[in-house]
Amino acid sequence: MNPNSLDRSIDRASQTMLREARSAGIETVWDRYEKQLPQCSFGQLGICCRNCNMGPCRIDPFGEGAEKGVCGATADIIVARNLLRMIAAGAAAHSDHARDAVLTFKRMCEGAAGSYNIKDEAKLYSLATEYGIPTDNRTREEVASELADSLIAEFGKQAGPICFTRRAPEARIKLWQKIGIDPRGIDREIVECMHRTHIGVDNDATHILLHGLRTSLSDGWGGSMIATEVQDVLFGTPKPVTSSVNLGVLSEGKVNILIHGHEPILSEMIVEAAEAPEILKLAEKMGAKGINIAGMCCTGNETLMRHGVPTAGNFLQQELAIITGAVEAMVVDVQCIMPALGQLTSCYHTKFISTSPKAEFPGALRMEFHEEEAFETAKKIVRAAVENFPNRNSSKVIIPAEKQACMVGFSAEAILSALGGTPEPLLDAIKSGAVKGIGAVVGCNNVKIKHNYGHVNLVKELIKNDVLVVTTGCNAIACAEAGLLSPEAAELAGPGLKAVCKALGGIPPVLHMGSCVDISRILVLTAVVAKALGVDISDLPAAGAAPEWMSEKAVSIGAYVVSSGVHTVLGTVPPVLGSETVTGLLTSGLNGVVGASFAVEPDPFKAAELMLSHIEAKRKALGLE
Ligand code: BF8
Repeated sequence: MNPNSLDRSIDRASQTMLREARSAGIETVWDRYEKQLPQCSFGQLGICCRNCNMGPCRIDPFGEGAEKGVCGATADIIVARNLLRMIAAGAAAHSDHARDAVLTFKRMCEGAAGSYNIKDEAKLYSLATEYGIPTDNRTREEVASELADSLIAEFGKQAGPICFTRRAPEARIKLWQKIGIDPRGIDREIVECMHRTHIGVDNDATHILLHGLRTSLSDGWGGSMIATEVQDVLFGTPKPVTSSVNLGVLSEGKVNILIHGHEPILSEMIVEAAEAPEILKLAEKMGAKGINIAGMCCTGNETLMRHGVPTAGNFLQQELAIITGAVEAMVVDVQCIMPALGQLTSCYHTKFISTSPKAEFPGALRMEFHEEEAFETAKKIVRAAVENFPNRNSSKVIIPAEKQACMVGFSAEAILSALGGTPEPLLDAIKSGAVKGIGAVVGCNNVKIKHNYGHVNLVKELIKNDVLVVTTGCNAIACAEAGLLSPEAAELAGPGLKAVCKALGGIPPVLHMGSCVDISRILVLTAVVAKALGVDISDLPAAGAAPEWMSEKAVSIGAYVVSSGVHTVLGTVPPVLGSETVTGLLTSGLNGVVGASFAVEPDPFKAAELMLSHIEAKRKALGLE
């Protein structure tokens, strides 16, 4: 096969680097994917089980061979158990991220993490009020410390409720309670997933899936929401800010440091350390014109929306950034970091620096990061990158020209403030039909879909049809690269949405709400809109999509978005087709349970049609034709 860079990505910067990779004989994720083809169809259908050592077992999808595993598990049981384990892993990833953020917050309160501070005092007090923590005649530190304890307690609760779930409309909470999926405690739900999927425990597909929904809710309205809120207290709640994205943000003359992963606990310190006068002096001594920090994936989203730090790309661009030959250090923490980076960076001068006690990578230089000496460690990391600048081989450097301006940082608070402090103008626009509805488009890249093709085309179709889009994660970066996060993109919107964007002072038709844990911001926004309209979230003219999803986190996200009442279209097929029962439940049965379900549609134009007709149907039901 002669791979064509145009088949792999719609993004021109990425195409340039893919051509460079091919001519240099460098392997990328696309090459490894092609070597995997054809992929195992038992795995694709979800009908292999490795949960005990009588197996591995697999079910014959054609009904000619084994119909059951050694223990008697059917395809329905195996598919449901495998899906539940994916949800558990995704919920665990988001929630463990949240745990680290809260523990840092607690250590800060105790004076043991001196590099951190409270940046959003108003949010601290509003969260304290939400938790019923007294604030009168108490110091800010006392309030913060009690709030930290209350947040930490959410992980180990046995009987619930998780406080932030009460932000949902009352009808939604009652529904969760009625069907037994109101989450009790974050860790409890995840542990129970692992218990239920052990051999010989939960063996009914519907029963297993309901626990999957409960676990996912402990992520969306629990772990992810806690991560978002605590990070806002520590680092500030995002407000609109302009910046730029794509591989062209790398600098020819400066030390380039890429921060990649998910936890702003690390990246915030790196951004600060790069401004330290002694480090800037060192950079000058090394012959550099300064230090250029650029983000990648969700860490990129975090620093982009809080500080306007440019972002170099999304998930499928992490290797391409290294191939520019211009990166002095790739600094990583957790999640979505390809283990392939070790071997790749060894072909260049790039230092691949791993920092999390939880995540080691082959070929990485380990510089473990602990909040007690956060700033000092960040300075050491930045210094290592600066000292690596003279090792750059300028004849090997290829930085694509593409660098797209964007406006980001639309937290729920920022959106409400753009609306004048109340959701009413948005409701009026929805009622009048100027804005037909809200599309939440999120999620990863996946080599099974041409890079950014699903994201960009789906979002363009939605805004063209007057659907206001909110975005997070790698979709947000794809949209930014395509120019959809700039106020000028309103020209691509339908007449109603275009007029609304202009009336609000020139906002983009696609609003960047942050990283993947920040999908919790989308939940908050939908709850605010539903409450203002006096309806449940499932009644809203809103739909979700993950056009290029691939991670287990995305499975948990999909489950909690649907459990919250938002119909969701997936662009890649989850490994469930081996069970008609599970597939039927996910694509239609859930409608009767939580008032929303999944659809699968890889073609972004058809996916947009599905979302638009769902939004139309909801408008009609609300009498908004
Ligand atoms: O949490 S969208 S590829 S970077 S999993 Fe990963 Fe997917 Fe990107 Fe952020 Ni989210």
